[in-house]
Amino acid sequence: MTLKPILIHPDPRLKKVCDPVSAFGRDLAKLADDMLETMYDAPGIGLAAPQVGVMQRLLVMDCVKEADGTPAPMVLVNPAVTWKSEERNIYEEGCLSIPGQYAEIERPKSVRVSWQDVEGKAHEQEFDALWATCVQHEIDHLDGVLFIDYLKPLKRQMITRKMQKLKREQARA
Ligand code: K1U
Ligand code: ZN
Repeated sequence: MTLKPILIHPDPRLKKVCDPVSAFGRDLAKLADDMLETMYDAPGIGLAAPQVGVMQRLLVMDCVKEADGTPAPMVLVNPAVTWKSEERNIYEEGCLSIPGQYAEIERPKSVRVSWQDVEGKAHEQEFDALWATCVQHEIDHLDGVLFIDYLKPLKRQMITRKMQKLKREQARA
């Protein structure tokens, strides 16, 4: 397996709508494995393909946060929200593409999502609480939306400036 570099905001690839996956098979399975390894290494609870520069509708997640918990890796290809709860939930979100920045974001508390696995088989399941927040955050990535897009313009601008500074420092190092 291979660790993939994670793109840091601002990057034009993080603002694009990704293409549906049409080729299933070994290459897709390898990409999913690499993304899971990259997510666990970061560490994070989710990762979407555009964050590693792949402009396809694929995400991975594992919201088991306890160090001694049983891992529950999930790979969702071509995910789509088919139902959202009226009830909403506020969670302090982070993003591996916006390191060190967190903000409270309100989203539906539960969602039903359909997707395909790496072999193309169809699935549908309801997600709740942190899993629901995470799957919505990751699907947003596939549509070029970042959690900071839900913030007031001034706050978003402040975070973007911090990330530009971080990228300049990283480039110099
Ligand atoms: O998509 C990403 O950038 C990953 C992101 C997912 C996410 C976090 C919080 C709410 C919604 C979606 C992260 O994983 S940020 C890191 C993080 O949350 C975490 C890291 C280590 C342990 C526990 C959580
Ligand atoms: Zn993110």
